[in-house]
Amino acid sequence: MTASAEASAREGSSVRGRALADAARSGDRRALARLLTQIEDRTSAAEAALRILYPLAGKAHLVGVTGAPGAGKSTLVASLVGEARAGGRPVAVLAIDPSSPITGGAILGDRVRMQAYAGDRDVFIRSMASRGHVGGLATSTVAAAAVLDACGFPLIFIETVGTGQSEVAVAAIADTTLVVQAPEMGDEVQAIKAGLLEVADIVVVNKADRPGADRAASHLRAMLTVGAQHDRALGDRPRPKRPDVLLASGMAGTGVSEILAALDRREAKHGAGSREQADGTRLARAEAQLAGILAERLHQQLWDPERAAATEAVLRAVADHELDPYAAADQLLVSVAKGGRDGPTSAT
Ligand SMILES: Nc1nc2c(ncn2[C@@H]2O[C@H](COP(=O)(O)OP(=O)(O)OP(=O)(O)O)[C@@H](O)[C@H]2O)c(=O)[nH]1
Ligand SMILES: [Mg+2]
Repeated sequence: MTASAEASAREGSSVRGRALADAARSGDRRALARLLTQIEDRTSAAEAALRILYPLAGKAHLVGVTGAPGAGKSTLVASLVGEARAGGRPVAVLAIDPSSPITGGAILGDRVRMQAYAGDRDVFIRSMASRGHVGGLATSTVAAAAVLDACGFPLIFIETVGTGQSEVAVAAIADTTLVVQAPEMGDEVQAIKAGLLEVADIVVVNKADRPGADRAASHLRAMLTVGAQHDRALGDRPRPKRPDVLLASGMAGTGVSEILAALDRREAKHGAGSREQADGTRLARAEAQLAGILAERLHQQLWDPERAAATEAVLRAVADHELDPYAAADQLLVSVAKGGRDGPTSAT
């Protein structure tokens, strides 16, 4: 493409992005869906749309829903959506889909569950796939949440699909993290091992219709109390979160309104305008998002056709142990900063 053809293509996609943003914001759900596809594909139209929408976002409560595979997250989210709708609130769900063939079935099952809301324009459900982008899933998920936020969804659930990749990571992009656990023996141990309890703001012992749920909840509470006593010994050092433990059954619908109430209390305390903890969360989210974008931009530059050969030569030097990877990274950074196209420089 010539430089002028490139410029006019850029201008075209920027116009398209702005039109999509305007339409989505005025309530056009198909435009919103198309815009989220652009976000997922990291197009320049998406960047143009975000330039408009990002300043309008920052009001919604982003709730991460995570937990081991099969804990009942999707069923619970479906019930939470029902509860929010019963209260007249618009609600959106982003399902993080690491695009593994194994979880295809789970997403399909979720679609069936969500059929109940098919005709309701105030429910918006979408799965986000990473499609192998360098920046990872955080970047497009945070951008998608900002778009939904700007389009008037005050409550957004970000649900992980249990594969272990995104379970803890979701906490970095959510305002509030719900960790869902089944009452089965050993589930707590798994959650501890996976570091899930450390990121939880609220732990839901789900499937409370099954035996053992009460015991599992008491056990968890006891464990967290011991943790709190241990924290006091930490003195002034930052202490881990002490989550509330709630019992629910996503399937039977019990305990669901209590979860929504707990979410609202947190939102009232930390959300919209109030500081400190919320600030920390927002900074962490901005950091996760920027890290993804920076990695992506750097990747683009390094593999730009004009630079690819030089990048390849540096890679080769590392592979052949002629250059250590840290020195290689520094060289590449310097070369990108200078706009140069240098091959590897030997350290000697
Ligand atoms: N008894 C009981 N079973 C439930 C409950 N909620 C979900 N289940 C069942 O547990 C299984 C998993 O439910 P999902 O909602 O798909 O769980 P998930 O955590 O989203 O699973 P992944 O997306 O695969 O990680 C299904 O067979 C559900 O029918 C509940 O409250 N009680
Ligand atoms: Mg699920």
